[in-house]
Amino acid sequence: MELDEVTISRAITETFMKEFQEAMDIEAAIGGAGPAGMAAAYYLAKAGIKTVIFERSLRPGGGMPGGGMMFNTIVVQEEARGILDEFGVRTREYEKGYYTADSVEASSAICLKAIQAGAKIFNLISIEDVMIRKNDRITGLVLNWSAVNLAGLHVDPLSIRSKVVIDATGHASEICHIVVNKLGVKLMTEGGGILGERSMWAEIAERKIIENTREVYPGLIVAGMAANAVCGGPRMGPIFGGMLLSGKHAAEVAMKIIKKPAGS
Ligand code: 48F
Repeated sequence: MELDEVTISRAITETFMKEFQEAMDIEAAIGGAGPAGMAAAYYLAKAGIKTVIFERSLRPGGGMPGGGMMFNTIVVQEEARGILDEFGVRTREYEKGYYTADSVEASSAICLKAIQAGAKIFNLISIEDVMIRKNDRITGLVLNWSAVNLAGLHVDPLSIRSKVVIDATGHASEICHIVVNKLGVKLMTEGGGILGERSMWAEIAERKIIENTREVYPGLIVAGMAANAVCGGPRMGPIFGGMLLSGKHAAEVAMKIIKKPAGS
């Protein structure tokens, strides 16, 4: 059989268009394919929730493949090791309660499992705004090609509708910043604003991240480092258990919202 370049091109564009259109009316839209966003996507998709991640970069993984200061190993604590086991990631006990894993293996495995569970990841797409109704609920996301944003081109975006949005954009907590800046509303945080992340304190940060993973505005959940950045928690550096546990918890919070009867 002779290979035809145009057939290859049609196969790619037609498949992409079909999948992108399917992503326009979904149950869970996640901003950011870091460890928290991808873990959330895995648990949501596994529960049969129509889930899509939009990721600005070329490659998924966020801060995980970089390990600690480019030493590409991560550490997880006892509480999160089961999650890495579930993703098939090999861990090694370094000292009692401290487990190491290859950061590239870990981020690849979480990504693969999330996709195989049924989640879709669109890379190279940036979230530049949210969609609202009556200024009291987030109903979707406004997207553009990352290349358009990087080039500073004046090109209008497209929108997708979702029952819940998860801000898993990491330290920058970009979706929450958009909501506060453009809607001028108060979040369900102390004082109603974005409290900002505090300096490194791994023990407290890893504990706080779970309680900080919650709905901060109707239809909007924060997960991962965005949860601590929005709710005023410290950073934790290259220990990743909190990110995985936060992603799992965000999925549970999202499922409760999605399954709530309309109008209640
Ligand atoms: O930063 P990131 O890995 O967030 P996370 O899942 O994990 C945090 C850790 O990596 C690390 C840490 C661990 O202890 O503190 O920092 O909370 O992944 C966030 C992803 O969101 C993407 C960004 O490219 C990254 O891959 N992102 C950020 N803003 C946008 C976005 C946006 N506006 N649209 C789409 N993607």
